[in-house]
Amino acid sequence: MSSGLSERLEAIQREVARELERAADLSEIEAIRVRTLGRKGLLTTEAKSIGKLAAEDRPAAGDLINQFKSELESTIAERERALGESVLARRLQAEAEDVTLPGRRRGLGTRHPLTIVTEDLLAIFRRMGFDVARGPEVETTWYNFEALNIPEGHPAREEMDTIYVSDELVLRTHTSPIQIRTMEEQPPPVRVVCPGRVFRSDTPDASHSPYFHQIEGLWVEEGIAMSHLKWALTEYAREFFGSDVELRFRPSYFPFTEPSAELDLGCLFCAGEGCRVCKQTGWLELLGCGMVHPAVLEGVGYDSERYTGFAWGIGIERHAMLKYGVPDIRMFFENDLRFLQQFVGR
Ligand code: 2NM
Repeated sequence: MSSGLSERLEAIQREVARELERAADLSEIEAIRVRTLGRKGLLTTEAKSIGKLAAEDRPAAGDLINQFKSELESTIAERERALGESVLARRLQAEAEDVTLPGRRRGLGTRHPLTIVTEDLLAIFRRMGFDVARGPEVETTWYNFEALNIPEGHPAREEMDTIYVSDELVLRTHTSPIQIRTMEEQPPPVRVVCPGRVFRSDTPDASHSPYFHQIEGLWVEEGIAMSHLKWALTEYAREFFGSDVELRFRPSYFPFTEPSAELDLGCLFCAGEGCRVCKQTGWLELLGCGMVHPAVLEGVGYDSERYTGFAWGIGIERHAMLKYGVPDIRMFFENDLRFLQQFVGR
């Protein structure tokens, strides 16, 4: 046996063990492997020197080197595995997500006040047996004016009120065209409410917006009289504002109804005493209404000798402003969350 081979091999083994102990990552371990087992490594150098030994000593030296080689290989592989595990463990720790943390709250949206009021009003009229109908926002001048007994030259047709799309098309100034279309499509009886957005060429201020929302209603049937109008509109007003409200019908004028009236609500803010909101009158204007003009009924092919009906028009913004005390119509269209969030749960 060559002198000192096993001592040198043991020294290499101890040195490798120390270096492995200090190795901080897989590339350092790889460097150790190259230094010891690589083509020019310490153990390879020892193996190459076997040829210088006496022939009878070579097999034992070879066996010894191979034994150390395989021990070193498994020591290095074991350290590699252990380091890999701790690297993984550290990464898992660093990147861990605490799945027990509460999630980020995403607030529920709320219904827009105009949606709330529209849905409340439609529900009231549905319970009275009215169907709901909708129609286009761009209308022909015929549906928006002629069919409603508003002839050319009428103040309501002037360009200052109406937004014209072309000579014969307008943005509807009321939802009455839906009622005309409904009557054209079906024979009486007709009981329908028509919600929707309407347009007027107004300069915005606290009580004017170039677009706003209406619900118009229509009941045409044999034997319908002003008393039915008074019953239905009294009923809706009490349901919407409370059964203790004061109401009064006051004569008025519309081209499409005869007779025409307006419904006033006893002021909600001063109980009739007179205040800024009711301009010291004690009354708030709620809606316009009347018995459908015979010319309107004849225009859609109804026999006005046999059928009569009443109609009305409600402003949604006005109802929302009165019910919730909103002082400026523009607040409905600004989408300021501080405003909108006040209607949670209504
Ligand atoms: C109002 C006031 C009074 C009305 C009339 C009709 C129709 F189509 F039957 F002729 N629709 N809407 C009407 C009547 C509307 O709004 C203030």
